[in-house]
Amino acid sequence: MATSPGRAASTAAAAKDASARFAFPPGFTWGTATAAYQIEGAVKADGRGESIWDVYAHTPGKIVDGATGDVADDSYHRYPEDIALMRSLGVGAYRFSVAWPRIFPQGTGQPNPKGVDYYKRFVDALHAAGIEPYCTLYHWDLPEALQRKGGWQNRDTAKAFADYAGYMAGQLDGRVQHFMTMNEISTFIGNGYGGTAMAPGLGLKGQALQQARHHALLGHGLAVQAIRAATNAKTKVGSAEGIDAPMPAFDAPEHVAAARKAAVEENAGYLTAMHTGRYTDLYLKTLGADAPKFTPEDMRIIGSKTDFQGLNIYTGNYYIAADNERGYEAVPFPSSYPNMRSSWIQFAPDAMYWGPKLMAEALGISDIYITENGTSSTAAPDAEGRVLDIDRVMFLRQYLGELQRGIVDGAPVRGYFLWSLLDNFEWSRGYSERFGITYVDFATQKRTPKLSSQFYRDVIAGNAI
Ligand code: PSG
Repeated sequence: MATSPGRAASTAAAAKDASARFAFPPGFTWGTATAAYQIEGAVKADGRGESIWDVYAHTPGKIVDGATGDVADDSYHRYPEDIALMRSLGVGAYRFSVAWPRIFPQGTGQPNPKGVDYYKRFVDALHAAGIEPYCTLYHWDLPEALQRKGGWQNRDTAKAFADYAGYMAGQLDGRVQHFMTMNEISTFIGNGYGGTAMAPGLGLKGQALQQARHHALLGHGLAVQAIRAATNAKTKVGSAEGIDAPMPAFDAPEHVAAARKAAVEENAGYLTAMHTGRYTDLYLKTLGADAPKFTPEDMRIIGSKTDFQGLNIYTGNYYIAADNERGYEAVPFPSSYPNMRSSWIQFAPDAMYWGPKLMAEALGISDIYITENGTSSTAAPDAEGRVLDIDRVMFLRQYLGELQRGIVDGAPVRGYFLWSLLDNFEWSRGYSERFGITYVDFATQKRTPKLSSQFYRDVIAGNAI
């Protein structure tokens, strides 16, 4: 043998040391995430009012295969089983959302005690299992009664949301320490108000769209204040916003600087406004006559200080430095580049390294949670009933590896919530795109942990990738 034993041993020792680098910080929070309309079902139970998603899903032609969330995962009734699944995963946290129409069936007015009690029971069951609840107050299920009055186009909706958020947070005070006001304002405004692919499907343009977006931001800011007023001083308030993570084409100073500029300007209507209390000059200039009407007081409210920022990261955009007004230029993925089962998820593990790091640097954010990450997969039960979703395992391994590397390099990420615990109602894609690490047979409601569940359980157990 030509190889000297001494050299082989030292190489192995070095490799072993290197592997220690892939640990996450002690106390890192591991969780899974879901949302009310996507999993609960029981849309008529205990006095729940109608939401815009009930109406939209029951409109013929809107959802793949005519699916609705009427039953979904029936988690409203089966939550003990879902909590048991989380226990076997070993997660320390669960991100769920409260359905506003269960609390205020008409959006405003008298609260519905049965709806409130349901979430109290549910949160108590999480605590009994040693799982910390992270509560989102709005994951897109606006009470239909408020949509009839204009929804987010009506400035009064911002106030109605804050009233509901403050009331619900007060009811859960002492049981829930982390609240998120809203999930992905960018997505429900972009696809539901600007586009037609999500409820309410208005297809607005120009100033009307900008005004609705502005009102949603105002709702967030007012809710931050209402939650603080209704809860104890230890409560942490934030939001969960979606980003296409800004990524430099490669790690050269000019491209990193370009991606950092993109972090600010590409999120100017959302995260940038929320963290700086201003719309950037470039944003207002680009909108011109379509800019929303707003007061300095509005911007102060929108910029209300939060305690953490949740980021939903599935993919990203590459940037290079450019000699233009913005100082950056996007490098599109070639059409041949692979995406996951969902066509909008380009496989981009770099998103987890650069996204949190550059958003934190660009907007001065001190505490980040990855409030969603994951992928859809077509994997289905094999002859032995196993669901071997190796594509999701590969996806998560690469993304989590980059997340760990980013944390080592200073990204202030405190926790990670995998989307999703269960296959569920994937909005306009219905049940045709499965994001769960648990397979759900929607005919029988049988839950089967997929291979990715075992992978995630091992990551959590070792606090390392
Ligand atoms: C973001 C972007 C799209 C769809 C969904 C999201 N898109 O471009 O078509 S947001 C996020 C959401 C959660 C979804 C999950 C997976 O918060 O409810 O189930 O993504 O799509």
